[in-house]
Amino acid sequence: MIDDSSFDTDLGTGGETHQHESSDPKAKAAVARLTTDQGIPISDNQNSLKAGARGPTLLEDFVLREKIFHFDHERIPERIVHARGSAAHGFFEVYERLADLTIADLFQRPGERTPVLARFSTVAGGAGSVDTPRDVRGFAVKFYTRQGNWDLVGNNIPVFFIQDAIKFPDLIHAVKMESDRAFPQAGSAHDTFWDFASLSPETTHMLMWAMSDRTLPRSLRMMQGFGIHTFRLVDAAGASTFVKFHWRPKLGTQSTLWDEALKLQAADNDFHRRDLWEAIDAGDFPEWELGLQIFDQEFADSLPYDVLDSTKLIPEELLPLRMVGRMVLDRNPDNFFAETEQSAFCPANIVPGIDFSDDPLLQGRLFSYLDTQKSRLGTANFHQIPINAPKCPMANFQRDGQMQMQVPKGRANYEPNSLADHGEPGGPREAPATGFHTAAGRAARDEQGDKLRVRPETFADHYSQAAMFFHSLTASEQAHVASAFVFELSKVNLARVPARMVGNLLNVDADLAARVAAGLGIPLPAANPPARAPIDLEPSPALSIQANAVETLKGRKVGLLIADGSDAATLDVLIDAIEDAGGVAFVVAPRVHGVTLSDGTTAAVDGQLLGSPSVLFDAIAVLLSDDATKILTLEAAAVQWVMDAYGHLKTIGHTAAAAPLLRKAGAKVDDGVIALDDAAGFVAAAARRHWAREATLRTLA
Ligand code: HDD
Repeated sequence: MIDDSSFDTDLGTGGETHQHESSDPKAKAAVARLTTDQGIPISDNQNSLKAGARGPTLLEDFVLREKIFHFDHERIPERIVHARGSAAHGFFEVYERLADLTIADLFQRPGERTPVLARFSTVAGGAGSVDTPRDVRGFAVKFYTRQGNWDLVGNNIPVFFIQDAIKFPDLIHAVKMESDRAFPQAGSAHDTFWDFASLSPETTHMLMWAMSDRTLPRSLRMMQGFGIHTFRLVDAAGASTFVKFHWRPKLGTQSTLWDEALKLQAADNDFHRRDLWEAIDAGDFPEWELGLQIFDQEFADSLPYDVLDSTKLIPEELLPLRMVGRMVLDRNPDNFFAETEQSAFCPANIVPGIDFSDDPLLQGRLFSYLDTQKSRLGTANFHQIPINAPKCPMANFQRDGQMQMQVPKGRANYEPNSLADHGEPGGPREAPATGFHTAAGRAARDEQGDKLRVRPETFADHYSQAAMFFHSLTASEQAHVASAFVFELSKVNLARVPARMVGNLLNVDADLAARVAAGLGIPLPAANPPARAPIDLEPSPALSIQANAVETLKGRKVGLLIADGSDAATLDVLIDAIEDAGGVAFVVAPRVHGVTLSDGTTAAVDGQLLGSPSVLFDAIAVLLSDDATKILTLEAAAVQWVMDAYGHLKTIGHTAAAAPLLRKAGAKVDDGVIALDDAAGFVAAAARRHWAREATLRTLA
């Protein structure tokens, strides 16, 4: 890039079309000169070159041609999966030295910070799709370590749909929009997905997670992350231990309700992207802890499932997490395309001290990501794009290729060479002691033998952990799973598919299968014969979101509905209390300008009622006077505002005068419906949802 400061920054003497020029001489000097890609100053960026004022445009207009040419090529192919995503910069800080486990450089010096880029994504939808469909979320982190880039490319769910990478194209083809009609966008509720899923019992465990509230996150900042596969950590002696990676959000794990997620799609397409951006912009930096589950072969052998099978997890109750560091995201990208769209994650990027396992899903991924980047970014030199480049020195004998940015000097483009002996630069050399080594003994067990296209027998149990997950949920969470299956399968028009799916669910839980069959109105089929009979596994309470909810207003938003005549003092007290508790107060009114409060002052309003439905908030407060209540009780948007918050089990604070509006919205007094003269009580209650209310609103069948 050319540093414009070394050139003449005179903006020229142009005419009235130089709109960016300032009359202030200092500002004028600071503004860069508009040029073509070749650095040629442009005098007029408003009009193309024509033969006469109304005449034909001239082919010689290189300014016009270059501008349109570049515009025509602005888009690159979107990711085949995880196309819709948001990234942020930050750091990983290690708590303790992990030399007993690994030589990985980033884990050696307590307190040291390694720069990271994290990108969160939905899976099925295109780059322009909405943020809140029912979908798995990608959770990819690139660590720019001193020993090269380590990419931990995970999801917000600890297991995956399939066991072998050879099934990935089928899975993705089935879930994406159907290939003849190009719908539905960003959703699994359609024929081809459930056809594939019902024919693939290995998907059952992941389906339970996908139909649970895990796929409806409240915020990208409130999601767990998982590396999913078993990896290895390698110590100085070359000995390795197995490891599974977990990210735990400091704000707690929280989801929305299905009805809320649906309405969020209408209220704000960019709900998650905006939330992440605004939090970082406001200095409210999201944070996760990195936890490790570390185990050896003996432990792996003691489990009734295979640690190389990505459809299985290891319950925390059996193997607790060791928290080893934290990730803080503290900087938004300067440019979405350069730093998010062009970011290229590859699970094959690992550093000395970390190694793969022989998980066949992971092994297939090691090929796919490198390959996809060539297709997306157009060149084998994609690692030179700033967001993908390592922040440590990089040197090898790879040369040339499209978009080569490096200018290697000398003749050393091969190895071995003796050029250094002859006084010429010989280029980089191998680092036998410190370079990457495959863990000793990784191939020593049963990884040798005949060439076979088979699944190991130890991968054959597809139902026990699905049942374990279901039995670890609260009654309300279980009801959400059942409703989600009913909703999704009700969208399926292939007659035999819903029954086949229920036949699989019968191997998970008879009650769940019966609820889904009843919800669909189909007879209960016979169970499909399992490849291996399920066994009873202890529930893992750590898997429930509701049971482990963190009650806090931090990172949460409270909507305050005001109108002319709202009490100024109550509003002030509430805003202070919300902010003191770490929350964000957002004032909503029927109009954004000129709302007059009880003391005659004009209120600062953040959003207009129609554009700020209550699904955007974690709790609401209705601060209306008698007169305003009379008017707003006749306003559907205001009634809906309260009705949705009540239906989504949120805390509702209200002035006594606003009671008629609550009554009209069907809100009944409970723990979460609170008079606003108790601001502290309201703020405390606002930090949680009121699950007991749910049974009064839905059948939960
Ligand atoms: Fe994948 C992208 C996560 C299996 C092939 N994947 C991608 C991203 C995430 C994951 C988070 C987006 C990265 C970003 O933000 O740019 N994928 C997973 C997880 C998997 C998984 C957690 C199983 C445990 N993926 C998987 C398999 C294959 C792929 C088995 C192929 C055999 N994934 C891809 C890809 C993508 C991708 C086609 C699309 C865009 C990209 O890589 O950069 O190569």
